[in-house]
Amino acid sequence: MIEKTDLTHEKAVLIGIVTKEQGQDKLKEYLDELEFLTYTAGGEVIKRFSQNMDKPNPKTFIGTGKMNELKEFVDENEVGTAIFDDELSPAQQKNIEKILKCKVLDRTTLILDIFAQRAQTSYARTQVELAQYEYLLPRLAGMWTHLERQRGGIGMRGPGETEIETDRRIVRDKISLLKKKLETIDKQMEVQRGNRGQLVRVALVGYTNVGKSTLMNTISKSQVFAENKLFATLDTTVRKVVIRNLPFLLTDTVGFIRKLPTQLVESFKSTLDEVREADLLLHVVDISHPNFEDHIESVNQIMSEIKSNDKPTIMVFNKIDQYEAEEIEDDDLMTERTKAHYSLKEWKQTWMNKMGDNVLFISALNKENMEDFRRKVYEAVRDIHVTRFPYNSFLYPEYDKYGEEK
Ligand SMILES: Nc1nc2c(ncn2[C@@H]2O[C@H](COP(=O)(O)OP(=O)(O)OP(=O)(O)O)[C@@H](O)[C@H]2O)c(=O)[nH]1
Ligand SMILES: [Mg+2]
Repeated sequence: MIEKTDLTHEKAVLIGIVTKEQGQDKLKEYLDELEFLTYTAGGEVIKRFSQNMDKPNPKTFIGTGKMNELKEFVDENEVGTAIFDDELSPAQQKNIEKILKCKVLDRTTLILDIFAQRAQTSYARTQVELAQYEYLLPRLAGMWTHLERQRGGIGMRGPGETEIETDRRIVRDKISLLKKKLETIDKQMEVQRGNRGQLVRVALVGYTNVGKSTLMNTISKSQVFAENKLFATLDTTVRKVVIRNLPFLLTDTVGFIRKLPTQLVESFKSTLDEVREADLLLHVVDISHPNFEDHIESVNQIMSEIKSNDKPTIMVFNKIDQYEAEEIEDDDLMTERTKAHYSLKEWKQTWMNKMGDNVLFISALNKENMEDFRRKVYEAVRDIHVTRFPYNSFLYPEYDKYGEEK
């Protein structure tokens, strides 16, 4: 297993840029999320730095002046880690480490790190390890310089191409080994999935931390790990659930996030097979999160990446107990009414206009509107079941199991 960056109780600073495409508000939103990621990894954010620029500096990401300011702060406050919101090129990372003399991470490495900490089963660990090596491969040259510095640096010449090449070969070998290992597990899992028979398969999908596992626990009485940190779930859990007389399989799996490292989507392809093979998706949304519409967008994007965007889907807006609309005072004539002021009822109307009837508003934690939830899911599963088994005696008591009228 590749080493994990231990951020436990470590002081961290965050760095992001404001560009034409990414305004001040967007950046704040991204940094809020990056701060949550840092907290999930065990670190503590003590300051944020941002800079307006047309495009990132190719050498150091931010400009020289900002970098000096950052360095001064890092030195004075014994900051252990500087975390950049965007992916750094190998060269940028190397240069910045040289200047700051502390750990330098970007969003991708941070996410990979959390995945490494949270992977429980050998399957999840193998997938994370594969993603880490794929991320590492183009960055090997930079790593060597890093080692060099640890050894003191004085009198050490930079490593020759051959050393880097040897290293690349080792990593490439490791990558193909891990891929083979995953293939073997995939085959076993495929067999397992095949053994599950013909039951209708329903998958919970959604952004991370929206309450998928909580919902799974509420309806299946199983105990799946749920926690107020990002990526509580990395593995896939499948439970048989029965609503009224209708059994089906429910899958809970890894949550998504914006700018999810492509390496991760790639190596989690097998975990995502559960989603790809599902008959019905329950897209769970945390409606109490100010950016929930962006979250929906990101999830939809990943769904189309894994070619699952045209499956029947029910939108499940969760955490209604926590939803608070912004208020406008009666005498306030200046503030323009925006979506932030919508009531739950207005949101419901908006989404019903988009999705028809396939919209639910619930609280998985407080078990609010769970009857609605059960009814809607029952109906959707039944519709799929009926097309698959037109003569199922168990749903249609007037037919026997051969489809003959009794
Ligand atoms: N207020 C409120 N909190 C909820 C509700 N549902 C879940 N939560 C909380 O939200 C947090 C995340 O819940 P999880 O069930 O772990 O979310 P998840 O979608 O499985 O997250 P990942 O596994 O990280 O993708 C936990 O602290 C839950 O207690 C809800 O209906 N209302
Ligand atoms: Mg979960």
